[in-house]
Amino acid sequence: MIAVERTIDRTARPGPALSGRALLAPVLLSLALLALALLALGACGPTEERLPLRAPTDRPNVVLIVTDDMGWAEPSCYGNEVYDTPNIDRLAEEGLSFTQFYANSPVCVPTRFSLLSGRYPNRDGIHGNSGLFKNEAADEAMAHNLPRLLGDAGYVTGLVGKWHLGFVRGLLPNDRSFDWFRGFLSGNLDYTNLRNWSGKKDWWENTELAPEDGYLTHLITSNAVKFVERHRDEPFFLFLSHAAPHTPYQAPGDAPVRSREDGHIEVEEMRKDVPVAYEQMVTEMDDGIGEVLDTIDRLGLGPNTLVVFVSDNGPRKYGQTGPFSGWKTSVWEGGVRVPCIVRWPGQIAAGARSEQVAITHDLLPTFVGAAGGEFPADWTYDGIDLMPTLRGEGALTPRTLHWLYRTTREEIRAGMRQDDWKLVFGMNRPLLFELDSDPGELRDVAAEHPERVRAMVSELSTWARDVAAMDDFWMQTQSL
Ligand SMILES: [Ca+2]
Repeated sequence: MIAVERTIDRTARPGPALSGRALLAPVLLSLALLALALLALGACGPTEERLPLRAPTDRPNVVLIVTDDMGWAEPSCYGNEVYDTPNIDRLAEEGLSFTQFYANSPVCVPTRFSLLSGRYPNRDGIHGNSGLFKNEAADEAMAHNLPRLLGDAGYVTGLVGKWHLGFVRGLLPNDRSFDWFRGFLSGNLDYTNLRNWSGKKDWWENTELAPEDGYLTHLITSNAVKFVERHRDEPFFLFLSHAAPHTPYQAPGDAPVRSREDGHIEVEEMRKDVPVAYEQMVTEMDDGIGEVLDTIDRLGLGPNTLVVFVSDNGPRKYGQTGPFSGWKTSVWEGGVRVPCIVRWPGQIAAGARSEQVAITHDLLPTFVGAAGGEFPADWTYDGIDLMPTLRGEGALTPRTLHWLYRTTREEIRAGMRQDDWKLVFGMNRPLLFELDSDPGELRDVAAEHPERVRAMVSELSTWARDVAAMDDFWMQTQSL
């Protein structure tokens, strides 16, 4: 069983769990709302400050902010001691921070697929950064995805920024139930001239190329702000999908690194001072998050808007992973444990923190539940509704989580978390770590717990065969 409210020392910065001051916040908020209501009755204030038309808990808007390759310890509220992220910190001060939130994969595509499908990516044949094309299982999963369920519940759905779940007709955001798309289809973009890795322009509105001038992060922010303003009077779901701090490392004003139209990259030079560029990129993104929060609050939408901040996987070497080992592409904690903060004033205590183990595919049932949406009866979702956790209700839910990542070289990187135990396949054998006392996965205790190792390997390999259809991994484990 997971220990209740167990803390890892180095995770202490997200703030106190449910402090007295935090518990007062809903009361203060209610008083503030009452005051606003009285003001509205007495005089016609500026239209920008009018009260929301809906009650705070009636189908909240959902703003899902996803960063690309941002490490667990990069927000300053999670321990970044190099630079500050005041707007992400503001979310933590006004909401709940998860200390044990995981990405479904150590790379982009599978995590983003799970985000929308609410399922393990392996269930639908997505084991790495490919596998979407001519994949009927994936098509079926996307027919039951998050924007579809929220759309059916009466939401207008928009994606601003990175897609990376298919480049051809049939796989585009509008084909996957988003009402509106303004962003790029590739895994990453030149921040200055909006060209993808092969040098092609990649900035769209729905299914048409739609050029815009500006620094990529700024464009993502401005289009997100416009979406919120445009849909202020109806329930909306905004997937705000940032490119930063993914490569190429470019800050505002930097020269383009990709410049030809004919499918080849002419110049691919990174800045020599990458740590400085990286900090600038995160700072620009943090500023943009602040602009979106300001817009939500300025329009009076705060009390009925669920805002979630999360990363899609761990960082490359310029990012920060705090106490954890490993980077992007590994199933060590540094590759899959990510920051996640949720704000919903009046519903979630300000400054709260949770040790609940959670994962990307939990967001679908959480959002659809909050929206009062309906789940198809004949379809499997893998996640749990996190709303009781967010409201500070009940004990922690024990979890078993699986990771199976197939690299481009067909190497399978496998991991499993069961309660506080973490199994990682490395050096051609399973390694076991006790995360409670060893979050850095530095001390392999497999030899001390052979029965536990056998049981976990058996469960993971059976899951690989029966759910993920990865018979090769199952075969590998039979000789252990
Ligand atoms: Ca990523």
